[in-house]
Amino acid sequence: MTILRKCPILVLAVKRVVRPAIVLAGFMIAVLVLGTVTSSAAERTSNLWWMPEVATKSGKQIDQLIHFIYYLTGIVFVLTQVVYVYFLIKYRSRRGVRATYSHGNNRLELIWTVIPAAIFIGLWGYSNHLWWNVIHAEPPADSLEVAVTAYQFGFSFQYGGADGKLGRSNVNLIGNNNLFGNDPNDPLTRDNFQSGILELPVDRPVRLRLNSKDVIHAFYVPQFRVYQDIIPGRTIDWVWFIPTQIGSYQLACNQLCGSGHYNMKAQIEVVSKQEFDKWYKEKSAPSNKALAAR
Ligand SMILES: [Cu+2]
Repeated sequence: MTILRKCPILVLAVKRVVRPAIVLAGFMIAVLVLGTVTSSAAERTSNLWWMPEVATKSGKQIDQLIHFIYYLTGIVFVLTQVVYVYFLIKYRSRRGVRATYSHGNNRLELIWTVIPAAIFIGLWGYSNHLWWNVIHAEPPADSLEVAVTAYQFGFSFQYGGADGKLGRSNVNLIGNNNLFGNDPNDPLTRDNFQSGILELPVDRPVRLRLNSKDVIHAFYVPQFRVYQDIIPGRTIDWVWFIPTQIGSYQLACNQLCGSGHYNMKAQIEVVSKQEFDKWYKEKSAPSNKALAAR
């Protein structure tokens, strides 16, 4: 310490650079901590080192592909690093040993080019199959239709009522008194009911009709492996999935959509068929519809 005190440049550096840097870092950490504690999201309590548990049928297939790529690249990474370190040691600089120049080996180069290329083409083919034939396949005819409208800062859901059909909608009709843009001339829209939570039956396909009232939002459920941006002025009706696990999930907006974005979320309840039918019947009752319409 005495040496430090005797050196004027060091003393100056501590005063002018180190101390202000520590104060600034402390201030930034305080802002970060305050910012974090004011926001709230579903807390992860299990499976912390891996993806959240998968809860849809298509999600399982997506996970298979992720696992395959993850383990394949992991194995290749370890193998190449082992070879790299082995060569580093084997061909290290030693006294009396002259370095030799190699022109390479065409056969070896061909092998290590063709094998990764074949793997990449295979992955491309399988990913395309998943994307078009699983995620973007035509939803089954018995799918439950749910309209989802995202707004600053929340989500609202609408179900087809007693007939199970949402009816026609038009993005130009979306507004404060018609959150889902329902076409008033279509009788199918009249018995629709609204819900603050997304209630879903297990093992039945669900087809979403996504709309935004204002800016770009997103429909993101990590456990479902479903992510879709919701764009104002455009109805997105191709998102569908089959929930396979009864439980509570959180729908989170995943597009920075304004000052309240951090808190833009909704509850999802995946329940048994019986429980869902009971809930649906209660919500379809005329007294509840009058309440929902307010
Ligand atoms: Cu949002």
